Amino acid sequence: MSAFSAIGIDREVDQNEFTPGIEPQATWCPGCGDFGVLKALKGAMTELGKNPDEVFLVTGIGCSGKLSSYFESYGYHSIHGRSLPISRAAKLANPDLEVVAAGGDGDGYGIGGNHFMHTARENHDMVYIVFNNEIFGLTKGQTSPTSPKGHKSKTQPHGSAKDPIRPLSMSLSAGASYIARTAAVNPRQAKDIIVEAIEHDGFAHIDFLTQCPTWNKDAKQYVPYTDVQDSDEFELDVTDRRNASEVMYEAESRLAEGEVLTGRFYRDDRPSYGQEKRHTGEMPEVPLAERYFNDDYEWERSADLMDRHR
Ligand SMILES: Cc1ncc(C[n+]2csc(CCOP(=O)(O)OP(=O)(O)O)c2C)c(N)n1
Ligand code: SF4
Ligand SMILES: [Mg+2]
Repeated sequence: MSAFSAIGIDREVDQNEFTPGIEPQATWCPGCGDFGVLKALKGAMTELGKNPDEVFLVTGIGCSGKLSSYFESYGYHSIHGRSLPISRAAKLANPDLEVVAAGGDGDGYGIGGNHFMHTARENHDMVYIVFNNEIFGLTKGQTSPTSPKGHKSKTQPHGSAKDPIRPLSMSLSAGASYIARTAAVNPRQAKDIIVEAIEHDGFAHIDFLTQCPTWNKDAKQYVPYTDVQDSDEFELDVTDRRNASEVMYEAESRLAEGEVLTGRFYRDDRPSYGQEKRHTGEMPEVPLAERYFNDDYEWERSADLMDRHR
């Protein structure tokens, strides 16, 4: 339990606790895959027995960025492509916080690509969920870094001439220590993968396929999917980098052809950035956040907030 806990005692956590007390009406379109991420995230936090006040959810800009408005926890709806540096700072200031960063494919693989690469390389202990709908959703369907070659949109009316990036391979070569792909159409697997990612000590990247029925009507709906762990075709040892790289490449190539492969692709247990810093004695004994933490004030504020939400 973190120093910031408003509750102060261990207890069963109910999934509804991750729904804001004054529940905003979600403005996602009917059938949007983003609902699947929200559901899976709530399920994962409940399964792990986390209190909402132990979690810090940082989002980027896009339809995906609205996640922090519909999920009850500490939250920060940041700017386009910048969820990761904010998450890193928060984790270093308060290592007890469960930090989850989330945003779109344009946000994370485009404008925020540089932060993605270095946060993976440095192995910061957090979960990064990328809502991959293969377009810019919020700004009305422009081509994104994951749009397939030939994809037609308002910005590429004759079809994109560019090859899409390979998010899993990129993540592996950058240095992420947990890499998985799941899909909104597969909520059980999605929840299990988020649980594993949270439990993992290091940078856990989830490429989360989210259908956009409004602006990406041509896209496959990510069904049927094959879980690489269940498939007889792949004998994947997720700790074997070369093996993982081959299966990732296959999954990325097949997605472009309309076949969806999901599951866990890679895991290594090297120390996270925070662990390395503790080892070299560079992390303060009292975390920065706690040095300026006024217990009495926080209790009063939390009680007040809970009253207002009741
Ligand atoms: C610096 C900056 N550039 C551009 C924009 C405009 N903008 C807002 S959302 C967005 C793209 C969102 O696409 P994605 O990250 O894939 O999220 P989605 O809406 O698909 O979930 C863009 C280009 C912005 N808000 N800030
Ligand atoms: S525009 Fe697409 S991504 Fe955005 S809320 Fe609607 S369906 Fe979802
Ligand atoms: Mg997108």
